[in-house]
Amino acid sequence: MSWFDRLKDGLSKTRTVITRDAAANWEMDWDDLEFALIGSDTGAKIAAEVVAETKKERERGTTFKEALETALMRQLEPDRTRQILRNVGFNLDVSRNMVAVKGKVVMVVGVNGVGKTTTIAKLGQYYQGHGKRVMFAAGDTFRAAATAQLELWGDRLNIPTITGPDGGDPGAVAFDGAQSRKARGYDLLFVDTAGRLHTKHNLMEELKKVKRVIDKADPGEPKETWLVLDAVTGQNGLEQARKFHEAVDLTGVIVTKLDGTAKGGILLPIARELGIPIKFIGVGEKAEDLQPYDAAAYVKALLDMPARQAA
Ligand SMILES: Nc1nc2c(ncn2[C@@H]2O[C@H](COP(=O)(O)OP(=O)(O)O)[C@@H](O)[C@H]2O)c(=O)[nH]1
Ligand SMILES: [Mg+2]
Repeated sequence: MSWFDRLKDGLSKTRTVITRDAAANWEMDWDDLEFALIGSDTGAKIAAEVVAETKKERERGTTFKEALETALMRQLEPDRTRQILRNVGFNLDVSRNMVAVKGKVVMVVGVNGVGKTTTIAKLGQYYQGHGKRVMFAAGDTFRAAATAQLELWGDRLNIPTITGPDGGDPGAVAFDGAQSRKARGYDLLFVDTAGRLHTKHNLMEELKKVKRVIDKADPGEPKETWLVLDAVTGQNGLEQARKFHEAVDLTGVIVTKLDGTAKGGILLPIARELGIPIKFIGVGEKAEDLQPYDAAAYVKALLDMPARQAA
């Protein structure tokens, strides 16, 4: 199954919510569309904007679906919209273009159970598949078995995994990991962290400390901090993102579990309101279910439109 087909499958719950009141040609009342968009967790303001844009496009004589596509793209990626719609030099096979990482160390953060550890495993496989030498650091020393979980992935993927004792200092593991990456000349280190609520001040302070420690272990290199958001949390994810961003300066967001929810519209406010690039999206538990995010692919998959390839 191609990534685009996986994405289409993964977004089916969201699509069902959006098209509940649509005719076969997707035509629907403006109120129904607005209500449906809100139901997919775009937020009221963005839903109203999308409806207004869709109306405007519709008046130009485009089909309902194409009008909606344009309106959604304007939210997700205003700069690229014109190019996408003309399909100029546009390639939906996102897997061919590797997602660039500026840093050599990527700390992965987020609340409990959002998919941090499995996402790190998938990222490891992804970057390894693109020729990068990858290491892991098992910085979740809090939850029993979290280290073993990452180590198991590391073994399977042949990715060296730096570990520390359960209940030990996560900063120490991150420090060892960053030093070890540097000494061994690996391209990328992913640092796992314990899940924490964005409202718990002391845990957010601990995260800041882990980040400082990584800087100290490898001062010359730029670092990144990626937040994993579970799509199922919908609008609440925005608040998580804001709080984590305040604490540790996020450089990327990964949205997981789009397959488990009708709240796939959450990507719109994430793109519009956070100003942090979405790097990957996940639509399942398998490694192939996490892929680079591409706004055009997301919209086409959501609206069940064919993925036209660039000439
Ligand atoms: N359906 C689905 N499940 C996912 C996705 N990403 C992660 N998971 C599952 O979410 C659960 C929690 O993942 P884990 O990595 O342990 O979360 P962590 O606590 O943030 O480290 C696991 O069962 C994963 O397989 C996804 O995109 N879709
Ligand atoms: Mg974990």
